Amino acid sequence: MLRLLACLLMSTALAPFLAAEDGYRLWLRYDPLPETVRSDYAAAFTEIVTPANPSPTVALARDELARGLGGLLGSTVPTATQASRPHALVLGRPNDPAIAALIRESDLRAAGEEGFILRRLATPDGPRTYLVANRDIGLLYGAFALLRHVQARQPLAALDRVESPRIQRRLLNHWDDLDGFVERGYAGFSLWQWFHLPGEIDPRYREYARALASVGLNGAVLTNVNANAVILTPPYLEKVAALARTFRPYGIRVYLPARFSAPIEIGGLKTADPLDAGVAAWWRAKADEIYRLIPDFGGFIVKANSEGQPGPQDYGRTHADGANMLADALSPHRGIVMWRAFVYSPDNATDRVKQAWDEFAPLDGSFRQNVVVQIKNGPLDFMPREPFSPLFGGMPRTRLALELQVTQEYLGQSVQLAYLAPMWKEVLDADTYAAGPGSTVARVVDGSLRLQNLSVIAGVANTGTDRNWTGHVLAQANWYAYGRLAWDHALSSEQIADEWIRLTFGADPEVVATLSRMLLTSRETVVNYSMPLGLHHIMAVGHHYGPGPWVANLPRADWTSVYYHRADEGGIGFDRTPTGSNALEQYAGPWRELWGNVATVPENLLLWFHRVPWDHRMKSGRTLWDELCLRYQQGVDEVRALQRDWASLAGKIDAERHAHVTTRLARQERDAREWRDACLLYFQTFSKRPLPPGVEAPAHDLAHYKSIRLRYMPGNPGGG
Ligand code: GCV
Repeated sequence: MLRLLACLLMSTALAPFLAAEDGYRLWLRYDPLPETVRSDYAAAFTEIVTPANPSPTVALARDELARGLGGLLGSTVPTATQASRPHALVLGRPNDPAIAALIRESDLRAAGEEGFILRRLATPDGPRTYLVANRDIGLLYGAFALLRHVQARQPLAALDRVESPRIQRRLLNHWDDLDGFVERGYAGFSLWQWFHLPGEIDPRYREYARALASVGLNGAVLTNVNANAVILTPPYLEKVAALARTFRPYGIRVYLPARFSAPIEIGGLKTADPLDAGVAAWWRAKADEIYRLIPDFGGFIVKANSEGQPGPQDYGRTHADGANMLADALSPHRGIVMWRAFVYSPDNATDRVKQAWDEFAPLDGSFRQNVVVQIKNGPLDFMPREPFSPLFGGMPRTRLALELQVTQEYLGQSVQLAYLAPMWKEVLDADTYAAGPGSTVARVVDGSLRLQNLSVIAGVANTGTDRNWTGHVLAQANWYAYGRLAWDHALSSEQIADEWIRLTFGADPEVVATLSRMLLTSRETVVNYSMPLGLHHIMAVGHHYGPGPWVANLPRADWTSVYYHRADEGGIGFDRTPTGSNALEQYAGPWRELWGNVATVPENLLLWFHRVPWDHRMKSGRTLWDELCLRYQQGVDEVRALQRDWASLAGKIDAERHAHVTTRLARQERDAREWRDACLLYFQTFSKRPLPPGVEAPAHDLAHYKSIRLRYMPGNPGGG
């Protein structure tokens, strides 16, 4: 008896630790629903039926449903291979005649390769829920969709849909090095334990794959585009193959970066010239070797002749020569090449934002069918706000992929709250006019604009070994939102935020409303206190965290801040109209007109396209200087509003996650003040105007802010 009592006491004492709210469970929590809503769902799902001898993927779908429904409903939902009760949940494929008889041909076509049909149907044996897919992976995606539906407490009557992803290859790009460092990673170290692979499979690999599959992502580039050829050597390929085996049941293929000089570095050749027959043969043999180990290998990503990486231009060849040579090596295996357009040359004095177009647009139509040119959302480099990259409208005969940065290199890393879906929607919805109005970036990328048969989207991952995966618990929303948009870019930022909050923090209306507001305003807040009104690239050098508008005198002008803001006593901003660099010429007519005119350009891009005097009149009637100051102040005020909103949720959110975010928001408020004070004091040396009323006085002088040196920052390849 005593022993029993001791055990009970022990387990009560341990309970809070066992249920630690450290964010590890992401949005896949499956905590019991409140009693009031539970019974309807419990009555609707009495058993989970899958065919006998299921494939590993179908077994995962079944087990996820059992785990999820069991958790949500607070009692075990039995599994079976034959439906024996009313209200069974039946998983199947149309190769089962009983299933085929129930589902329309048109729905199966709409579900396609990876999609699913979820439907409640009346049958002679009572109502049942059917989850049907053409391939097993669709059943896994459908299982997650069904669990989302129940977890978010959506009505059962609404359970009638056919879904399929709009983009075929939905990838996370990891910038992970082989020594565990993650370039621009702010959530710890790389998840891949290369030393222990292939023998030891960290259980976290499966959790990672499960999270990817839960939002419909189906690929991972495992290592950094600043590539190391060692990943292509036999021992490392064995390790990659072990990861690929682990991910395969979750529908995830692995991809690797191809270092262009690999034939020299690990192949013993004298050249990596793409037109050299020996080089092409080396890559063909390498591809054959990879596919022997990893039959569903996805393909290569290449960063060539960019920021010091080797490439075909080293041999006087073009990007197309390089990409096509690799594409030919992969095509017998149906692999693809993702060739990045993030290029700007040290020998080119042209406005950096024009250079990708200059190098790539002339090559339009010369890439093989299994090549996609991968373009960052904006023409510069993942700034808090950029216009969309004009290249999306400039290569009509080439397959183009969109690269987004989920990790927040320039938006506060894992300290600051910045929900990025609104930023990504800006680019997805932008009209290139490439084939007339409606030629959105989303339609270029998903292939629907020109009925292209290969579509790719890439997100630079924000994951790492931190217990909560993404460093900041609320940054999980970006991983989630990226996956959901990759699946369906028509979803709105609001829908995705609402969904993620319900899954991650529950359905309390106050939590949902308050946190939605926080998420949806957060990116604009970061813009306001860091780079408002179209300012860009004025961050600190190297680690890119915090302000550095004074950064000058680096080995390359286009790495400095002064190159971009061009402030002097006459004004501020980069003239990209015909009187300046004319980067505008790369856009379609309607954009040239709108953005080219200082009277019509949206003020959030004013200083991106125009250089204007300090007393330029803004729409508010204020001078540019006053407006700029007030925007910086607004950013600080908005962080304080985030703090108040979050504080109001105390008691409604578990103490552990609440305290974590409270601490990060406090630091964000300090950071926002630092951005404001540093930038305004610096720009004031040119504007020579006072801070307008409403702007708080800086806490320190400019010399103080300039002297701040952050060392050993996470994710900075430059180290200390
Ligand atoms: C992987 C920016 C980042 C680099 C990154 C590069 C790229 O310049 O600061 O860390 O390198 O983009 O996208 O290739």
